[in-house]
Amino acid sequence: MSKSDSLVITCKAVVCWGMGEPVKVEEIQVEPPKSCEARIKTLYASVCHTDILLTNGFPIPAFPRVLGHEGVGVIESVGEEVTDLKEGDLVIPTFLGECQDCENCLSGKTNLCLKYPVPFSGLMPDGTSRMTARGQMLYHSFSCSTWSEYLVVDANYILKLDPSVNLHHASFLSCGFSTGFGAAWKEVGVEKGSSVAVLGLGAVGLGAIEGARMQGAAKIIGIDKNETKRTKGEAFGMTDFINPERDVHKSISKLVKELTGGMGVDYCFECTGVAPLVNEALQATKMGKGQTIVIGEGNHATVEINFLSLVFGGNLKGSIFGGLRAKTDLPIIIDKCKNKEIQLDELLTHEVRLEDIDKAFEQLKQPDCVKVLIKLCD
Ligand code: CXF
Ligand code: ZN
Repeated sequence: MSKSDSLVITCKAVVCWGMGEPVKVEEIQVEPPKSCEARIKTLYASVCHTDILLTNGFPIPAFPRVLGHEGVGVIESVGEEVTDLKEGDLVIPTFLGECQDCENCLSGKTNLCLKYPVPFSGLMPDGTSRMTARGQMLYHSFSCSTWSEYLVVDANYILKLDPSVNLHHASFLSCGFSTGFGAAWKEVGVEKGSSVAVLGLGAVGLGAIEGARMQGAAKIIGIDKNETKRTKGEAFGMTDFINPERDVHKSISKLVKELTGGMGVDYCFECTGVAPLVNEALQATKMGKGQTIVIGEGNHATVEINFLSLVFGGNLKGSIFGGLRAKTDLPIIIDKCKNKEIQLDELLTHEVRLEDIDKAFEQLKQPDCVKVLIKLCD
């Protein structure tokens, strides 16, 4: 890294140059923050399935793009209008803000702030980028780009952390795990004694299991075609496990019903992002009152669902970040993690340095992989 007179920082970052192309570690230039922005030095980042989707053009094809939206770092510098952050503060960038004043924030019904929305364009709120490589403008990943040694983020999308937090855990809490946890806790508020099924036991699914356990669910069924996820699920509170590949002649919804006296579950969390599984999740819930929560993202434009399941009172709901409000709810989860009410050590299965990001993409294919941590500090 070198600092030039203009305060532009040259550093390393992971860039995807085009749709479906392999990522490359590049030297990039990161501009100083504008008045309401901060520049963050990344300490740790992590891989979320959405990063893979981004290389394939989700949510819109915007290339070249610096990847990464999970991470933790320290403030390197702030713009002149930023008063609540200073150099050296430990922070996580959040991909959605919370103004606490717009119609949505005041509604208490959604975390989709209207003033600080998820920047799907991959640009800063003023419509520009703070990064270039080889003279070419680079898109951000939502509000941030954590697979870079430095990134510039609008201060409204930054959460200050207590420095005693475990840095690996902080990175994991910035997206995947919190999404699942929030869905069970905030989005639907799983009730004590209820039954829950979770499709896909990656970090999002394990978060949903942990959230359901914390809410007092009596039965938590984890579903994954990968047998090694059985022990992971149990570590977070899963009570039953279904490996659908062991019974290929039965649908997932049938297998769930067999475990619930033919009734189905009160809540089913779809965390795989595989389109046909949304319908399976819906059919696995109790007639008339079951709730299906879609939190796994896929690149599919549409999902096909059974008409009768809806007519018979099925409830289908989706959310971003598990319905968590970035400023109000996320700190509560981080505190639970600090107090060891939530144990995240089991999530970490692989670690790479930023320059070895290729290995991370390989590690993701391994059956035991849950979270790949990217180390950017010494
Ligand atoms: C994504 C979903 C789209 C908005 C940004 C975050 N979720 C998780 O990776
Ligand atoms: Zn994510």
